[in-house]
Amino acid sequence: MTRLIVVSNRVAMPRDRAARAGGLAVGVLSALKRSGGMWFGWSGETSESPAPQPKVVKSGGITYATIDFTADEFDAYYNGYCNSTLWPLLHYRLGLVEHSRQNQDAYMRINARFADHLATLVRPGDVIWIHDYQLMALPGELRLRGLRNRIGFFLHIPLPGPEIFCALPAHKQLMGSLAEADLVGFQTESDLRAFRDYALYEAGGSQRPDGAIEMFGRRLRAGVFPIGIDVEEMKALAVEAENDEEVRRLADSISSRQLIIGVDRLDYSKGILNRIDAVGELLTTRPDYRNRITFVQIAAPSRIDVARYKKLRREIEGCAGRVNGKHAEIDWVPIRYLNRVFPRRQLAGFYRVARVGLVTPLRDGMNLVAKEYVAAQNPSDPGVLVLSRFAGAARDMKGAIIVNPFDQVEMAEALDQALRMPLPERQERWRKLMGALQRNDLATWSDSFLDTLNTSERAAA
Ligand code: ADQ
Repeated sequence: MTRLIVVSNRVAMPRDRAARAGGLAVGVLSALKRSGGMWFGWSGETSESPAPQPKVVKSGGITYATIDFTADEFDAYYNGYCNSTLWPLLHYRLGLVEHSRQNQDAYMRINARFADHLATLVRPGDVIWIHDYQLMALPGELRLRGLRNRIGFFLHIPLPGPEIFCALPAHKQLMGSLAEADLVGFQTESDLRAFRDYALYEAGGSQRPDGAIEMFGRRLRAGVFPIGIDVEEMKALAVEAENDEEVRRLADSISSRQLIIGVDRLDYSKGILNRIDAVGELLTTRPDYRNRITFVQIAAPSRIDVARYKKLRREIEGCAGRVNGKHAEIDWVPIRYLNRVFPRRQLAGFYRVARVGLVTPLRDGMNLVAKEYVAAQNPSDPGVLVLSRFAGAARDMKGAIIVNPFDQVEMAEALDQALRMPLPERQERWRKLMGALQRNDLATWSDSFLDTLNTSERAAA
């Protein structure tokens, strides 16, 4: 059997529960558990003098190989290029993009270092699966070191069209590197279209009748592989959590009111400010909801050293404070804002108690919270998902109320519709949503990506 080598920026070690909670980590682990193999990437640590060799740990049939960065490298590569340049650009936020040659160089250096280490670990016949925007230069670096293994690359976040992507000074380097993969996977058709447009209209490439793309003298496959969740796990967690102390506390404190919930990493792509304003709009235009609803927004701290994220945190505090100041009553506040991480089981319990799941990113590759919310519902009394059209998840979650997160009035109307929705309609929409989740779960995602990678034709154009 071929060995699978997964490469991602951060490796979630066996006891690191926080790092293992995200979608990427859960998906990668389930693939590795089934096939065995190695997970290679950053340890999550910085040190003054990183060890010259990766640290290797074996656990549960999986080999974990990790490297450290220095604090300066980490800052320029991760806080700088990854999260102040690529992240805003790939989320269509040109106005937030910082351009720094130093940071770009650090990104290229770190990608090259990943390749140096991998070259010593990879055996002929291993299949390499690279994840996400932190490692776009890696396929090219691996080929430069003579590796001929099958290489797959999956982008978890959106890809904008060439009109936006080409604002990146290194656009050609990064796309040239992706072209060295055998398969490049995206969350949605729109991301795939952006990639194809780059190949055809920017790189002067072409598309073959079988769908393969040719650019920069290479031929590769590109496809759509929407990530899903482990539906059964989330269902089971939500049932278990009914007895959880924190979940009980939440349910008791809500009492006969209706709960609206938002759960996100604290990130400007998630539309948290727009969402808080929409709750304010609902209370302004339909004052009969006063004292009848509670909106709980849970935001996990994220990228706390990046200036834009610090600013966002203050903005959210200000925005929630304003709405509360305007609408609260002596014995009720409309918005509870919690800036922290919760264990998955408690989150599942919170989702189940909430009548409305409010998931309104301004742009999101997929958004797993939308899927988790649906899977956690009680089938006999399910809540309603209000979902942004700009989340990749909106493509196959037709049972949700789909909204434009930039339109406050429409969002307030959607909230009103969700809060008033009769049980039969809630059940019908939920069944539809669950059907889609089950047809396309986490295992389907990794299996279909790896099957396509393993059967892709391998030839230079
Ligand atoms: P993220 O931007 O991190 O992922 P998302 O898909 O919503 O976004 O996943 C977040 C995960 O973190 C979920 O599993 C959620 O339960 C968990 N989480 C969020 N807030 C939490 C909190 N306060 N406490 C504990 N856990 C919390 C990127 C892309 C997405 C894409 C995924 C997977 O941006 O679009 O869906 O990768 O491909």
